[in-house]
Order: sequence, then C-alpha cells, then structure tokens
Amino acid sequence: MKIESVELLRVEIPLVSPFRTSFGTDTVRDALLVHLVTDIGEGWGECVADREPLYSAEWADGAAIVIEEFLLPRVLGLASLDAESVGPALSDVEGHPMAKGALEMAILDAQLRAADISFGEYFAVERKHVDCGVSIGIQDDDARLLDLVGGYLHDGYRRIKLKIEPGYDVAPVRAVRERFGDDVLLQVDANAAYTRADGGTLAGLDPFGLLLIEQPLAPDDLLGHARLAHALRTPICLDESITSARLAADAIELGACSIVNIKAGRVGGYLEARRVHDVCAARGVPVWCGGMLETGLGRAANVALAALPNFTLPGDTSASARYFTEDLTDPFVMVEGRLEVPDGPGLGVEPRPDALARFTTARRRVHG
Ligand code: NPQ
Ligand code: MG
Repeated sequence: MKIESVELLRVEIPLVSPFRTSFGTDTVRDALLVHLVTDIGEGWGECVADREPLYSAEWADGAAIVIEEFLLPRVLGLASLDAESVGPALSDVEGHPMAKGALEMAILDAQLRAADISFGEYFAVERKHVDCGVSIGIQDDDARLLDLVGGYLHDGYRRIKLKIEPGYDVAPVRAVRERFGDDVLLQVDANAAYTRADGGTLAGLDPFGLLLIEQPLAPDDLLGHARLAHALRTPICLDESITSARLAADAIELGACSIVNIKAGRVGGYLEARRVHDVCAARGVPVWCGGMLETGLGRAANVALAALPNFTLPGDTSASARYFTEDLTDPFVMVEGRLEVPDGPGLGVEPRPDALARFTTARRRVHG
C-alpha cells in the first residue's frame, strides 16, 4: 500500500445531553478524523482524544500536530506499508497512543477494504453481536438519574455504569439498587477521582453487589489499586492505568485489577488492543470494551473488537442514539440489547457525505 494523500478533519457533533464525569462536562463530541487516500483505496481513522487533556494527556489539536509532524513521516518512510508495520515504525515516538491508534486504524481500514475483509474477520471473531452497556454521567439529582436508568433499561441496555466522584458515589448507587433491584448489572467509574485515603468510602459500595469499580485511583497508582483490591469485595477494573498489553499483564500479576477495560486509543491502536485481550484471556481476566464517545467510525471498530471471546462483560459500546441525534455514519441501532458486528469491508461504515460536510469544523491536507 502506498499513501497518496492524507487529510485531518475535525468534526463537532452535538451530544443528546451534556455528559459529566469526574474530570469535566462535554456538550459536543469534538473528534479528529484521519482520511487516507492510497493506491489501493481509502481508509478512515478516528482519534479519541478530547478537546482538552482531562481524561489523559492527549488532546485533539496536539494529536493532529503529532500525526502530521512525527507519525506520518515515519509511516511514509516505510518501504512496505501495512497495518502490522505501523506500531513498530512509531515505537521510537514516546507516548501519544491515541494519535498513533488513529493513524493505524486508517491504514488498517484501507488495507481491509481493499482486501474485502471486515474488521471482525480480521480479528477472527466468531460472534455476530455484542452486548450493550451504557455509561451515565453524573446527575444533579436522583430523580433525573432514576429516570435515565429506567429509560436505558427499557431500551434494553444490559448493563448500567454510573460515573462517580467523591461526594457522589454510595447515594446514587443505593438509589438505583432501591428502585431497580439487585438483578441489574451495575458498575461505577471514578475516572481516577479518589485517593488512597478514600478506601473507607469505596468500601461503602461493597454491600451493593456491583460488577466492578473502574479506575478509582490515579492512573500510575498500581500499588494503591492492589491495596484497594485486597480491602474491597467489589472487583477493581482498570481503564486509564492500562496503556499497553505489558501494563495489563503487570497490573494483573500485582493484583491491581481483576477485570480490564480495553480502549484501542488508550493502548495505541486496535492491534495492541487485541494483544491486551490476549494477555487477559491467558490469565483468566475478563475484559470489556470501553467507549470514548466515538462517532460511527470508531464505534464500528469497537464493536468488531468487542466480539472477541474474552469480552465477556457488556461494554460501553452503546447505540449511536445514546450520544447523538445524528451520527456521522449510518447509526448503530441496538436490537434486544445488542449491536450487530459490521460485516462490510474494513470498518463496514463510512461518513455520510452530507453529515460530514455539516459536522466538519476544520480540515487540513497534511500530505499529497
Ligand atoms: C471512560 N467513557 O470510560 C470514558 C470517559 C470519557 C463512556 O464513560 C469526550 C471524549 C468525552 C472522551 C467523556 C465513558 C468523554 C470521553 C468520558 C471519555 O472513562
Ligand atoms: Mg473509564
């Protein structure tokens, strides 16, 4: 494959409602897309970095510069380019996994579209559907929270995740359990908002039979998570901490987590994400697919990844309608609490031209 031209696009898609986490509130999804034209066809990549470096150190403007100035030249310099050669070609650049992952995704999409192979076939998945969970932002009052949970359960979501932060943890969990009972699959995500001193508060979640507590402590605090895991009955799941397959193996061996959230952007792309899946599977640690408010492009790749066998818990792979009134691609529609794994070539979806035109806020040709 030879890259003929590369365009970086910024799209801004309104969210159906503000999404509040322990690190901030978003009302739009401002996403960076990579569009490749190659000698064998086109490819699309989505960078999951947000507008500000709050979830992790990357941000969309920075990722665009890193792609243009440091990543693309390395890939363009390869004598023979395929998706498998991208990671090694970029390995001397420190960090920037979301930027790297977006470029690798676009190259993989072009490669697979040309070969008439879907992402799912490339991953050799056997499932045709994946179970959907939903992530619910921090709410101003319990009535609104309970309405939302009730609505999503009515829609068919198979697992509920509540965003929590200090001061908003045991009370919303108790409210949901009291209203909807103990059979609802329920978990919480702190996005690193607690400290080692908060073990007592977090132990207060133990009576509620949660599936897991996601990333209570700082991303670099594996020891703190290991201590917490010993002190709590509720399983600890790591998100932000797991930046590679090796980190996943280390965190498991250290006892810092017993469940792993996999996000391709956080680990540098879908190939490393599959390796995270594999090391967890080999250690008997279940995984689930995280979400970064992806457009239909990233959602398509996530759904394919989440069809791998060790994704045994419902992911944050929600329907497009959870986030967007109108998605960039044809929407992912949930049927009986599941999404279908796309089976068209590559991602199996592409931006609808009119939606792309309306959502695009900036575009820059960085090669060709
Ligand atoms: C998580 N996602 O699991 C993330 C956090 C998150 C679905 O809970 C813009 C871009 C807004 C990325 C909000 C979910 C975001 C974002 C939340 C990621 O930790
Ligand atoms: Mg998370």
